[in-house]
Amino acid sequence: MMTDNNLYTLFESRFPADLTETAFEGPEVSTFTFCDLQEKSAQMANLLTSLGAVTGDRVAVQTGKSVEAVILYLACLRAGLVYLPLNTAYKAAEIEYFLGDATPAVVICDPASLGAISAIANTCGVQEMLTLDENGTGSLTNRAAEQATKFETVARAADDLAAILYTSGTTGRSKGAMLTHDNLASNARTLHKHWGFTEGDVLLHALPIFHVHGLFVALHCALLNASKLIFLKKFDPAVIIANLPSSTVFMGVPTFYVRLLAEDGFTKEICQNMRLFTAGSAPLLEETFNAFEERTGHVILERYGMTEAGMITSNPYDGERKAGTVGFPLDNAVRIADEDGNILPDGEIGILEIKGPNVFKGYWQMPEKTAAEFRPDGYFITGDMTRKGEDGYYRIVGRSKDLIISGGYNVYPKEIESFIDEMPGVAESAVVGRPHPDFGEAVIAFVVPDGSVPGLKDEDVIAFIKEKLANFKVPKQVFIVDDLPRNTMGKVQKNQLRDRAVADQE
Ligand code: MCA
Ligand code: AMP
Repeated sequence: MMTDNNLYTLFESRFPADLTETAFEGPEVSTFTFCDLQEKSAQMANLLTSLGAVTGDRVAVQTGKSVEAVILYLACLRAGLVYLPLNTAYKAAEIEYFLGDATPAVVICDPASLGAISAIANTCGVQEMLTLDENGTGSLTNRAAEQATKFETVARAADDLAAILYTSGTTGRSKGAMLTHDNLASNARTLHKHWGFTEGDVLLHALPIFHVHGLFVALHCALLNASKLIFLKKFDPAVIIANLPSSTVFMGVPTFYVRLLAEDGFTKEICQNMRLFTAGSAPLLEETFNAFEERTGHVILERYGMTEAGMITSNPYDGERKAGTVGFPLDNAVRIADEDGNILPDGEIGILEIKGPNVFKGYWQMPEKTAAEFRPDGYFITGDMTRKGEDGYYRIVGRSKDLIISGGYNVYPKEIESFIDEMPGVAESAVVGRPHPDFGEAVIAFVVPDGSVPGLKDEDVIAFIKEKLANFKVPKQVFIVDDLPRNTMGKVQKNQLRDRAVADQE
């Protein structure tokens, strides 16, 4: 018989003996016990399979944050279905691409977007549509309530897919990163151990649950520890402050910490019960790291990861946590190489390459793109410019990929540029990142008109993008310019544009 590597089976094996213990609670959610997780995920798994979804089918989900959405994720694991979460900010054009590419059997969305998404789903061969709103109500939970509360979790091999998470690409088209049950389980075990999870831990959860950070890093640590989660709908500094005294662990993107520090009510006393604050998804500024320690006495543990591999390096739990570094490799091999794959000596800046059980299986239906991002010996090329210091700590010093990270969300300039270039009246465009006090980096666009639309203005470009793309991709500022600076090879000089955007701000 096949050993069962289903990630849900691992979680369940860690559930407390007393299943009536609280798993999820929060100011805006009902309380759920571990027994609820077990029974309600069984009901949803029964519903999905009764609708005809079979092992390996994708289930695409775009819904607000609720405990029911977490239970849906568990149900998909149990039924051997592949969970495909989508950022709630994505608009119709973006959803159309994901559904067309992943061809899910079932789509679950907010009732308010049912009309628009059904129209898309109909053209993508989707068999069933269900709804779930941010309060956890909708046809999914209504129909699941009629199902049996027992479900035999489907055995999975380590290499079977558990989830597909789309990550934008430098070519402008998103790629679906295929994550297996073992990718997720191995990383969860690593983090649980490395970050010293222990009995009595309570995790304060304020991250969105459609990306690796909130869905896997935070949830999995808590589930492996049978910890209670204080589950917040969104990040609101006042609500965080109110709940920190009854929590022990908090995970956030750097913007969370910048915003907390802006609150007078965020004090040492509020953080007294806390054991651990972690940061990642974007670089944490040294000034934020220092201000946080000064204010609270806690040293933020910065770690580094990516959708394709979960968490890759981490500052130590017990040793010194150093500002501006991402610590040491977790349970994966790492090396730093040049563009051609030649391994560089310690101290030199190169691209981080990684290999380990956490590294994904490849991009969904893109064998060539997958092959291009792996070395022949199996190392994955992260695209992050890295240096290993004499102290052994790793520092992410830049990116070889043209990528902007705004408030923890990745924005690929190419995608925005291609979109702006289609706008009537536009000849060409270039998108760059500019430092931003709240989001870390802000999206800035330079647009060259073609003269066919007289008087094209910055706000016209912003309105055009706002209508079709997720809000975090909308440029915070647009410059209308006569031309773009190019080098002798004809390549746009983005550094010059960045300098100009910064100078304008100053
Ligand atoms: C919201 N806005 C943004 C962003 N978020 N603009 C730029 N970047 C953003 N990230 C804009 C909206 O367009 C809107 O603009 C205005 O801010 C208010 O929107 P609202 O939704 O109310 O914003 P918010 O609730 O204040 O959201 C900010 C946030 C959120 C809480 C920082 O962006 C967030 O939760 N970020 C976390 C992302 C995350 O989880 N990343 C992990 C990826 P307007 O008013 O003009 O319409 S996983 C990962 O990266 C790897 C694996 C890793 O290492 O973890
Ligand atoms: P994504 O795969 O979309 O979640 O984004 C992953 C990318 O976020 C990585 O390739 C890095 O460029 C960046 N990233 C994540 N954590 C950190 C960190 N602590 N410091 C710097 N960059 C980070």
